[in-house]
Amino acid sequence: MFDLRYLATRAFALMLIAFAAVVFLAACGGSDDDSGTELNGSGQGEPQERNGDPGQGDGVPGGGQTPISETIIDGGEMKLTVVEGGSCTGADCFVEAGATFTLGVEVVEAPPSYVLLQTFVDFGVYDPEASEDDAGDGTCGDGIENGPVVDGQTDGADRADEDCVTVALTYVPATEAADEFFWADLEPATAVRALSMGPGLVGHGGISGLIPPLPESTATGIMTQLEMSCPADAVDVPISLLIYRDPLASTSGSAFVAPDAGTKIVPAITPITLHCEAP
Ligand SMILES: [Ca+2]
Ligand SMILES: [Ca+2]
Ligand SMILES: [Ca+2]
Repeated sequence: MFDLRYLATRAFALMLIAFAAVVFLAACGGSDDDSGTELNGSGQGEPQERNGDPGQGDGVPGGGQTPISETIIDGGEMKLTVVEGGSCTGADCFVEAGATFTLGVEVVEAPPSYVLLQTFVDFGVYDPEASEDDAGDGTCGDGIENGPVVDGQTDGADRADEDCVTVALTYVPATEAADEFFWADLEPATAVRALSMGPGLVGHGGISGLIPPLPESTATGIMTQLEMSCPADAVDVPISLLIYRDPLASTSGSAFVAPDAGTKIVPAITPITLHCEAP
């Protein structure tokens, strides 16, 4: 499969891996360590031990370079919130139907030190029982592309195809990724944004500097802000933060990266329900 989501994932992952290669090789001279952990398939589950696969199948740019050892640990906490135009009480947020608002991703608790930050928001409602590309009920959940492949490209499979996802909220992307990414220690030139991984999916990432050793951050607060609006009619919309190695977000998922570049720190997250309420 070779679709937009794949390409976006790839671009994001390559950014991370390229960065990791620079820092890791500079710091460690390319030594390696086979141990690591991998998240299970649910995206919300407990980490599981996994051994002997430091590359994790993502490949290394340029082939033949030393694979980067990856260790995935839990740490820190991120949450979704409404920064402007509404309010939140626990996991419930409230905005008037038809109104604009700013959705925020807040780092509530940071790990002891990090040099890369990624956030990944999912505000689409996926229906695996729907019909993808008029192929029949359930083809949104059959694991394959049901439409034509033209020049190696498709309109996305399953969750990445707009046929399979309801997006009730309107997101208006800012011109530049850095305009939506407010990490205090961000090097703005490194800010990247993934907009084409699928309907209702948007990821942000960046690192704290251009040349190792990178500045170490302990920053907390609102990191990502998305300008959005509710539809004219009342609706409840679940919104999630997808974490690193989530099946959908893959290596673009929400995470911190420690100064060693190989340690991915996956935050605790809590989904919210955004209530677009009749005035
Ligand atoms: Ca389609
Ligand atoms: Ca399908
Ligand atoms: Ca399709």
